[in-house]
Amino acid sequence: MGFPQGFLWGGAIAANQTEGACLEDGKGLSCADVAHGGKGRFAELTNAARMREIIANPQGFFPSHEAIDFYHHYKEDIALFAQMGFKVFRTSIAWARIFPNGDDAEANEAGLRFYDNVFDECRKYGIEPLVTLSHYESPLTLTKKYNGWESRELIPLFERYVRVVLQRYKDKVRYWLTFNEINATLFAPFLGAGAIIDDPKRNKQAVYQCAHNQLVASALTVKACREIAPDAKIGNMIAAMLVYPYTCRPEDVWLAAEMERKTYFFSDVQLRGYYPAYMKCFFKKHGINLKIGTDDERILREGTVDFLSFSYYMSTTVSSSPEQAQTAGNLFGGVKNPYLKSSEWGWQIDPLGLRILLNFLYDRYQKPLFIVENGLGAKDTPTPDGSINDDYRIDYLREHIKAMKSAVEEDGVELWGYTTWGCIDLISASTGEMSKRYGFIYVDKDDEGNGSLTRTVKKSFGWYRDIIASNGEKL
Ligand code: BGP
Repeated sequence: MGFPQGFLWGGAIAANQTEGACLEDGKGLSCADVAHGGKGRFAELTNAARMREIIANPQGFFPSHEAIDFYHHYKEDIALFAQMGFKVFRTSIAWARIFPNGDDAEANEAGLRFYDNVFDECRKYGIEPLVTLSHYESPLTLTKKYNGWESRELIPLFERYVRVVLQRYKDKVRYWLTFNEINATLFAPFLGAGAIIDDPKRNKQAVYQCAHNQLVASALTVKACREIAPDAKIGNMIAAMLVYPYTCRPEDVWLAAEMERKTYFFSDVQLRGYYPAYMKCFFKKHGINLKIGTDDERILREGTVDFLSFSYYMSTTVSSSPEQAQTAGNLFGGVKNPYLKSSEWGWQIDPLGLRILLNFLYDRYQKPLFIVENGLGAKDTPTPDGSINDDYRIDYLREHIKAMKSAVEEDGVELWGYTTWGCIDLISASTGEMSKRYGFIYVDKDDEGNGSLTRTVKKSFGWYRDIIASNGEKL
């Protein structure tokens, strides 16, 4: 009973939200490096005209440029993760640290050495690195030259990058993920795919072309991994959407099913190896004519992943009636669910939803699952003595771990691990804020970039250490 022995407990971050050292040691700019801080960030990132302006004249505060300076603090930070007893640590490799422009003739040795150091440091403590190959950080040059993933040119460039890093780290990394939240490309094509697309909601041709090119690149990555590191495991990563109909009105139920397909078509392709029939109908209905290479179908068929990983923060509720009050969410919002509480950012908290989702995914694919993001973004206020009593975060995580435990113990779901998002405070992907904190470790820095970068453990730090030590029993 309980979690299996060897269950991979840990935490997750991404390069662009933590490393800083934006142009250090030869790194090039990535898409994330032209994303401003502030609540208007997501709207700006999805406004094509505005993004063209910013790229032509990058001015203002870009929080990724320093972030939490993990680049220079990684030893201290990994030592703290080790104190919590992490079995696994998820981070990403910034493509632009390895190939600063994405299409350079040679890989950047200094960038490669940095990740050698990070993975060696993890191994020193017996922590398995879990590495995302693309986490919202494609090289900006590729946006300027090709409009990012809208072009097939990126497929061989990505494959080359992936082959370099697989070769380099094959003895240090045993768990890999292809594209972070690959379904984000539909909602935020600049962040997800480095593509500037006018009116992405209408321009379905362009966003689905980006998605297709990434799916092919993901499958090629799986094939490269099997060839170069045959003992490693490689998974996909989706922002999992659990979509409830607001009422039992069939129109609401159907709308929820249609919304879910926007996510699960990605995992259908990545786990089954072909486009589901409903997507082919969707393409036809909307006049979408994808440029598909002659080998693409074979590549997709041969490049199915070993396991499915996903982020889960909240459930979403949809209504076919336009009068329902709206709420915010990860990638897309929905209507307010009257049975759920919300985070300070309007994300609706739903631990039982995690159990429902784990069952849904396991039934659908019958493949091992890995929760690689889950957590509560909240404002933390240090008390006068400097301690941070984040009971709200503990409550959120406890309830989600309980739900996860029920799915494993009572429903028989095969779950490999759990990495909480932002195990150390980092900059938010959707808002660029530091004040939307997820960590067990507080980083002294504010939304304007001021602060000493000092690390302080929060109350949740000791709580999570006990969870890991008891393999999820001491809840
Ligand atoms: C996911 C991303 C992460 C992360 C997280 C929390 O969508 O994969 O990069 O940031 O959401 O979102 P936010 O930072 O907007 O609170």
